[in-house]
Amino acid sequence: MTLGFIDISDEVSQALAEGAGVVALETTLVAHGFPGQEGLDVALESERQVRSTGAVPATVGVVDGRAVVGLSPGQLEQFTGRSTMAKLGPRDIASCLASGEMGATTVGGTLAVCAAVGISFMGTGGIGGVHRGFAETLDISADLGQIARTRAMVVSSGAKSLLDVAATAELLETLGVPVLGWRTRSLPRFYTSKGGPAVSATVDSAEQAARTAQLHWELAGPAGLVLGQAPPRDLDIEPLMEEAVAAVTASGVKGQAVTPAVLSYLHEASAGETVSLNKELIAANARLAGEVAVAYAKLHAD
Ligand code: PSU
Ligand code: MN
Repeated sequence: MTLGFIDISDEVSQALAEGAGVVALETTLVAHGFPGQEGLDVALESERQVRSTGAVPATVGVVDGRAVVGLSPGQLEQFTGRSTMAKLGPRDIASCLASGEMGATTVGGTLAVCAAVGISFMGTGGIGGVHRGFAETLDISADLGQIARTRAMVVSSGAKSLLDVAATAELLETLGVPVLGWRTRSLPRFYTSKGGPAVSATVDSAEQAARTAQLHWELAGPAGLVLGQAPPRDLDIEPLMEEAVAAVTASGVKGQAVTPAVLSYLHEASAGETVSLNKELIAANARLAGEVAVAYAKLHAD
């Protein structure tokens, strides 16, 4: 289906028309989050996990100036390991469409497209947030503002621990975003379930998560929620994380380039350990997003 500047795959448009569960997935982690081929493996595995729940995956990216919802495997390959490709936050999409180029959407960028087509669930690794040292740089991910104004639930392993996770949770509260813990009372910190700030509420089932989202949307309209799931295992890399953030800052990297630079520093310095866990947690979040999307579709079918 074609909607102005957006191409929606047949599978996704059919699912949307039927009110079936649909889960959006982003492409920034495919292009910038993983070395080489691994981004493609993660993307395809996430799609498989979503399908295993009965929901339909809708991976989003901009191809030749068109926003595509439901990229084909061939299109996904074009995003794989392309660290020089444009990284599209919410404010970057229109320029990319106008220039006819390709671009990988972040969580915020993906949500902006979700808002345009009516997708209410998304799975990712970790949301962007308030960076360490924000008082100096004011570097705060556009993910947060977009989550606040999009009628969608984002399932993640909390906020990436390269950030100031406590400050991120504070800002989410300020923005009125419910931060739900999946069977946990604290917001996971990406590579670890430990040491995070308190969540605003805990949910124990997909039905409860879906019902909470439904009520929040009835109450607040176009406003998002975060559902934080602990990573499948814990990796305590705090000293390495401090080293990575310091090295990237010292090298003069700024703005959108910070997150991918820190992730790739960690991937190398941990001899791939962070890569494996990063892959596992993204797949697990895609699956949970699928389960909640299906539970939400059932609420509506009743
Ligand atoms: N989660 C991952 N890997 C990533 C990201 C999230 O496991 O690469 C990306 C997401 O696209 C997120 C972005 O939206 O990092 C945040 O970037 P920034 O801090 O520049 O807003
Ligand atoms: Mn930033």
